[in-house]
Amino acid sequence: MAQANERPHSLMSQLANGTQYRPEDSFVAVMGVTGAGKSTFISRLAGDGAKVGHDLVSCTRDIESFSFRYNDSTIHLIDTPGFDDTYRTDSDVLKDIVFWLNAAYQRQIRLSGIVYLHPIDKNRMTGSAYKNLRMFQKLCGDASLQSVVLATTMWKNIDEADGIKRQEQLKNQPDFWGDMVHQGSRVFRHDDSRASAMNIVTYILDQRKTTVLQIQRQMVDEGKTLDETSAGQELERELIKQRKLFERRLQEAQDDMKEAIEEGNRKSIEDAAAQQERFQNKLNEAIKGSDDLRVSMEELLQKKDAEFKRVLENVELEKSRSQEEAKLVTQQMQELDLKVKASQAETEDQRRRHQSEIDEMSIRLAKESNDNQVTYQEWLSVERARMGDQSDRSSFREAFDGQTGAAMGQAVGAAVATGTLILGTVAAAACNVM
Ligand SMILES: Nc1nc2c(ncn2[C@@H]2O[C@H](COP(=O)(O)OP(=O)(O)OP(=O)(O)O)[C@@H](O)[C@H]2O)c(=O)[nH]1
Ligand SMILES: [Mg+2]
Repeated sequence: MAQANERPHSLMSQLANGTQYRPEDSFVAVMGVTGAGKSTFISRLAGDGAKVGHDLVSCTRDIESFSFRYNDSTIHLIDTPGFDDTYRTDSDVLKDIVFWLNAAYQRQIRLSGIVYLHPIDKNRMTGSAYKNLRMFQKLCGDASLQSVVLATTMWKNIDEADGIKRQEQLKNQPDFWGDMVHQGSRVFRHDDSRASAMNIVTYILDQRKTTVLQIQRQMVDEGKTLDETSAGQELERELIKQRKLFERRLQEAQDDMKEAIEEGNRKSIEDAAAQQERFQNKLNEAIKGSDDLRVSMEELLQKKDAEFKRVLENVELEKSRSQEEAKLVTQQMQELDLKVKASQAETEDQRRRHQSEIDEMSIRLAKESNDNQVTYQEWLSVERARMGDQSDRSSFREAFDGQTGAAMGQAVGAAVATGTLILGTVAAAACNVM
């Protein structure tokens, strides 16, 4: 088509020049009804980036991608909004999901798998849960079902035995999960832990294959408009049902109005007018929803250009952030290694210093002991000469030996104590370093 050249700043040119993902990067989409725990699941693996909802309204409104490192590759988890969103029509949600899937496909991004979450604490397959599941099945198509993980969440909110019974029912009923399981989808119980989320993603990655979804083939390869695709037709059927319902309700409100006018009852007239307005709005919404589906991928691209750029930029940002984190950890480890080495060198230095102090002290003590001996010899010869009396000499000698011996004993004792203190200091220094 000619549009690519006519819009030089469009997504098409961006795609042509865009970053190529590494072949080892993997993409896993996370889908499911609003409040099923999609963002929480993602945050268990990729950190707190994904916004988790804590009230009754839908939380994730835009499709976003969050990354984490696994072995030597980067895993990108795609967070999606659920149908029956508090703020947006199903057509808008479908267009968003379809847009992302197709734009990614055009950019050579292939999904390794899709995790579909279902809250087990919902006591039955409600209308909205069932609609969500049907849409999901039509988006994927039978050929991709082997790459689908159906995982139940919210186990802490329910009695164990009830949960098991419900999961069995989901697996066994053909129009719930039965047919999908039969065609290769796997059922997991997700207990809200990181290990459990990792187990699911590892199962997908271990299959070592990627898949092309039915919606990608139909819109990108076959050039169909959204209303011509299986997912679009599924939603169209739903919208026709809604249209019929609101037409009926509007007719009833108009009948009520006629009756109220005939009766002249002002309050009833006001009530009927409010009802009329309400159902007319709902009807218009359903009609608009159907019109919105008549859109080609090219038109979706034009409308979503800016948004798509933002999503891809986000993917890039997450990718470089996780690379930065890995770099930082390596740097910190190197710094730590240097510190340990420096501290080992300092300990060795201290040990050497203390050893030389001990050596010096030993030499000094030996010298002192020698000096004492010399002094004694000198004194003895002086005394001998002075007294000249052999008999008294031995008593003098004993007396002198006693005094000098005690003095020497004290000196050696002090030296030993000092040596012990020094050795103690060396030992303590070594402990501090360790
Ligand atoms: N008990 C339990 N609570 C969970 C689990 N997963 C999510 N929650 C809680 O359920 C609420 C909704 O979770 P989200 O992760 O925002 O759900 P979501 O599917 O992303 O919702 P939307 O963005 O609105 O489509 C939050 O309060 C979570 O803390 C789980 O496995 N068990
Ligand atoms: Mg969410």
